[in-house]
Amino acid sequence: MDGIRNIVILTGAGISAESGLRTFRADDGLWEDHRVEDVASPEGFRRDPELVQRFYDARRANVMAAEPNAAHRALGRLDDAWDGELLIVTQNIDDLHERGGAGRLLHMHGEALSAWCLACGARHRWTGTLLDEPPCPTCGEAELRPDIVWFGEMPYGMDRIFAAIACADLFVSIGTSGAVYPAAGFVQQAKSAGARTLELNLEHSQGSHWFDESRLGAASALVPAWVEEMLR
Ligand code: BJW
Repeated sequence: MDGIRNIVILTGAGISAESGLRTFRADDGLWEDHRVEDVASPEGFRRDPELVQRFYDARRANVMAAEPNAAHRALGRLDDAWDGELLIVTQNIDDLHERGGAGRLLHMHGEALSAWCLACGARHRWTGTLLDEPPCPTCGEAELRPDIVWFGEMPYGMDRIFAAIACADLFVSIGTSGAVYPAAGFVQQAKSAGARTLELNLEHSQGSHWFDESRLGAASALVPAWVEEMLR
């Protein structure tokens, strides 16, 4: 792809599916066992903190047991080799991009392996349970919640994301259904800014018509092939 220097890549649950982490909206997806509003909203957490802590304790354990796949590793290789600007914006809370070698990365929906203290605001890397209400290592209060962006909350890093999209020559969306905003709107913003837009997904996403090109298939095949093209 000639003339491309600045790249923004948006990833979703589909990129981690082949690492054994369930997506959200598939028939056997994460929401199948729960009502979304019960486990992914601040109101749900206030209503039943034990249910929410149990849900994210299980997700945290699954993340730690998973390994990056060929798609994560290909993006790590691109990040390492690409001289221009590059930002990988992930909606995923797993750390498979990091373990796949990506450094220019932003977790817009938070991180499974982080806990956020509602008493003092500190964030701590967390690999164990939050169900037994452990004290915050900074202030000692038992007010830790998963460091996750739930519905109705402001995603992280929006200024940095919008700035990167405004300068992007290429916007690539990988493994996301396009069902959740503001991420679902990035393709339109990228197009308005003059970027070329490419979708890599198992099936067409909800906003598929906004993309200049859609390649359909598994991320573990499509992403390495696309990265090869970019580095040729
Ligand atoms: C493969 C594959 C393979 C499978 N290879 N592909 C009405 C209109 C517009 C907006 C709203 C509205 N009402 C409310 C809103 C706002 C709301 C929203 O969008 N709601 C929608 C339901 C409409 N959004 C919010 O509240 C957000 N905050 C917000 O808007 O703040 C205000 C604001 C204002 C202005 C600027 C900025 C902000 C917060 C959203 C928080 C989302 N949180 C969650 C849960 C927490 C994280 C976690 O627990 O993990 O994030 S919801 C859930 O969905 C999770 C995901 O990150 C997110 C996106 O899902 P994703 O990744 O797309 O997964 P799936 O399962 O949907 O799709 C997987 C895809 O992969 C599929 O397409 C498959 O085909 C594909 N696939 N295997 C390639 N092997």
